[in-house]
Amino acid sequence: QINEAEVVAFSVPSYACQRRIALDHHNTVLADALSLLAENAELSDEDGRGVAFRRAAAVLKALPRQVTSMAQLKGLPCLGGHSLRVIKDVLDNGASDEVESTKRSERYKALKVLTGIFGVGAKTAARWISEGIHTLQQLQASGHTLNRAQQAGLEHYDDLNQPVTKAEADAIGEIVEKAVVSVLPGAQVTLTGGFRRGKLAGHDVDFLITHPEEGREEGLMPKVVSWLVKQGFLLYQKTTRNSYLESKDGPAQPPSNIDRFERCFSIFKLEKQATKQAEMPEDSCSFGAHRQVEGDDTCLQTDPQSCSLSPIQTGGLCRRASSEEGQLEETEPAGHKPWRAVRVDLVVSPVSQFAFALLGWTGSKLFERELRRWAGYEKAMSLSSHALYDNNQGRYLRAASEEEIFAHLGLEYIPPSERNA
Ligand code: DGT
Ligand code: MG
Repeated sequence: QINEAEVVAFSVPSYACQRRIALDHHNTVLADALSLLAENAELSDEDGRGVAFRRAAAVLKALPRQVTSMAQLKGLPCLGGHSLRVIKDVLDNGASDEVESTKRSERYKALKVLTGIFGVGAKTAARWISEGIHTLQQLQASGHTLNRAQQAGLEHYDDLNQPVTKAEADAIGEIVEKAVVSVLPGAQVTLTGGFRRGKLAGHDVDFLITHPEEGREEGLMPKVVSWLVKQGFLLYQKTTRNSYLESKDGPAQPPSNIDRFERCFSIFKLEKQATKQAEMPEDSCSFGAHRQVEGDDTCLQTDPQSCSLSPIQTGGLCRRASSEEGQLEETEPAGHKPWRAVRVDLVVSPVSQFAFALLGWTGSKLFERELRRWAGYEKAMSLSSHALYDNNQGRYLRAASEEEIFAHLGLEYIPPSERNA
């Protein structure tokens, strides 16, 4: 029996960028429940609700111990009525009805399947669902014209929905490094995104490229990309040009949050040989990689070794999506394909903006959002992946390191491994 009066309430600062959040924390079940509702809101194009649940989850991740009673949560920031109901449900019953029914809902499942296609966002998925399209087969039968990204996304669906391991990220890092120094000696490659925060798996691999001499990085991306294309490393790529200096609002105006770096969204062809030494994940057949279609127990996984379904359930075959035939085709099971597709994001930054780009591309997404909110509301500053503008002083604040940016913002420095909000 808990005496509510004796319970010591937890306390955390209001902004996630003021907290140290490691990958491991004490409230995984609660945070996962809220994260699922956040994901569902984001997939439903309700970003406001999504952020509210993400913020609530980030508060729970920051607590020093496991939550065992509602009284401990009294006075904590970012916990709205809805999040508190979910938490109470989990504490009382071991699970939240809302979370469980969301997971089971046809709409959520369809949104997951369709947005699992690279190049398909929440809006496109919602449109397709309104036309009765819930599965990859239905999409292919619908005769919808897919853009180049979506075609590639469908073609490499299984691979791209299988988490990227740290070993694979490192193998790709070596290739990117080789490409970059081949076309511009002295240029530097930094692993960013979730892997820089210490994650062991991710949905893509993010790299930031710069050169210590300002200006030398100009025009670098097309050269890197053509080197990679020539060597056969790219299955897909789309490069967007840097428009920061030439944009209408220009550097004299506080930069918007829209990124204007030279950026390449790509799909790498990674030889399995390259990561052979590395340990492969034990169970890569989690929801996301392992797609159950048409409500049956067929797995869309190409690699049967990573499929937990029995041969009876799969009929001894794993099926692969093929955009060419517009049909699902049956293929042989096996580790037949000596390579796998991996999503890779490349960004080139001038060295003068490198610290801002590094901070901006390391994440987590909520941590970034909270940094910008802190800057704006608490400091009257505008932070982007390019610069920090002080509205009171009417000038840009320079920084050569992430530590300097935190100092400008009046925040305690938080290392990447503790930015897992
Ligand atoms: P994951 O899902 O395992 O890849 O996890 P993350 O944390 O690597 O997430 P990701 O790859 O979507 O993004 C990495 C960070 O890069 C994220 O915290 C925010 C930032 N980011 C992503 N897209 C953009 C963008 O278009 N502009 C800017 N400024 N930042 C972006
Ligand atoms: Mg990433």
